[in-house]
Amino acid sequence: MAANEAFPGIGKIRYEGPDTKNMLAFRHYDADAIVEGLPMRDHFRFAVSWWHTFRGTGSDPFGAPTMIRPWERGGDSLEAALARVKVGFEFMEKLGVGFYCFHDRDVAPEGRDLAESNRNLDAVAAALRAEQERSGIRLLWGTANLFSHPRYVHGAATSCNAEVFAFAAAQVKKALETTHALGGAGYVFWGGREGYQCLWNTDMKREIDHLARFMHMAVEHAKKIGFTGQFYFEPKPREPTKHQYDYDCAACINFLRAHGLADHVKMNIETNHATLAGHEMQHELEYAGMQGFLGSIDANTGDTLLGWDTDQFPTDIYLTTRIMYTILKYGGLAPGGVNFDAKVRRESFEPVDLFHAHIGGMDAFARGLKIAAAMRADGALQRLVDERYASWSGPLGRRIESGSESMESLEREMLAKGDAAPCTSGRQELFENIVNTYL
Ligand code: XUL
Ligand code: CO
Repeated sequence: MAANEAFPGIGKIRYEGPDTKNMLAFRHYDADAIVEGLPMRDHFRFAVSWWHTFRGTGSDPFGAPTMIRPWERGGDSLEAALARVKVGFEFMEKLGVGFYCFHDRDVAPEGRDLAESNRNLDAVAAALRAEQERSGIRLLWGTANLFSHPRYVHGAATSCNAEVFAFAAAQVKKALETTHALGGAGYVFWGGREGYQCLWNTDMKREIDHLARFMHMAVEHAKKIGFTGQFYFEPKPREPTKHQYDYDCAACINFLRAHGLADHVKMNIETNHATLAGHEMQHELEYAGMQGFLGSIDANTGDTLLGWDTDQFPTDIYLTTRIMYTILKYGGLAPGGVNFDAKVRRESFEPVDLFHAHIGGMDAFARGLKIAAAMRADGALQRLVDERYASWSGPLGRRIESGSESMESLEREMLAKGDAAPCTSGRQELFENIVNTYL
């Protein structure tokens, strides 16, 4: 054990199978195991989020930081940021994840002005690049924090202040260039404060048009610098603003189509955000997947008894089964992946808790994958769905779907028949029982 380790006493986390008693081991996540022709590692492309895992302090609106992080020397200095890079890569190597994600301001401190902020980011990016090359760990996506600094009080791309838009554009330009220099596979836009608190003081049309102009500028700049990674838009209905313009997949996809961005941007879908929008995660995945917008996921969960974005680690096998069933259905995530946009609880303040949290999340996803693949291989569920829609595979259904029928021709057919054939049972409980047979 090296004397300068951040996580002394914790070695490489290994797959030991379901019967192991070792809680610092995987029971189900076996990176090399093949499922539907692909190793588990490539199904998931698991990523650690820099902001929660290495910058989370445990503070909440009612209380001070709680996290014990012996390597932190306090403050947001460049030295601290560089030291954290070593810690981050030690953690990710021991955990065995292949990717990480960051906001510019998580990895490097904001300077006194834009030029100093950019120099800070360059210095940390050089250290990140060195650690990437040494370890083989890669950047799944980068993004810019356009919400923490007071200048973004009214939003960034949707600010009422044109200079704030300009500053945000400069910040994203730099974040994109940094993501590109680090070989990032993608770049995420999350609304931050792109929404409103009060409609009386808001010009909604102008703000949404500005958001579109902003994204077009990013797409144009990516082209200019040769960044071919995937852009993602991350839906979230509210928090911090009352209403965010990226409310859910339906709102985001409509926005992208209406503004000519549909060929450039896919969805980064987060479980707890789906919940806040009043949707199941599976709904959001299905809605995006059926239209070719499924990009990447931010894996976490909320708490049904708390109405905000608690960003908890996902441990519910039923949830991960539904997620993986839908992801397999739409052909997987790559070049996206499964980013744990999740934080240990404020009460789980020791460094080892970071391992328990990620191991649990990865194992929950591995089980979800195995169960979903078994359901698909068996096909019983799909056969029942096909049966339910069997009339659409019959002559009338095929004629309607192919566009060869009109209201007049259908009226003739129904006048002759008198009434539609009786419906069959939806058998919801049977469907749910069948799913449970695989768990
Ligand atoms: C906020 C959130 C962000 C995005 C990236 O709720 O999910 O961390 O994932 O900006
Ligand atoms: Co997120």
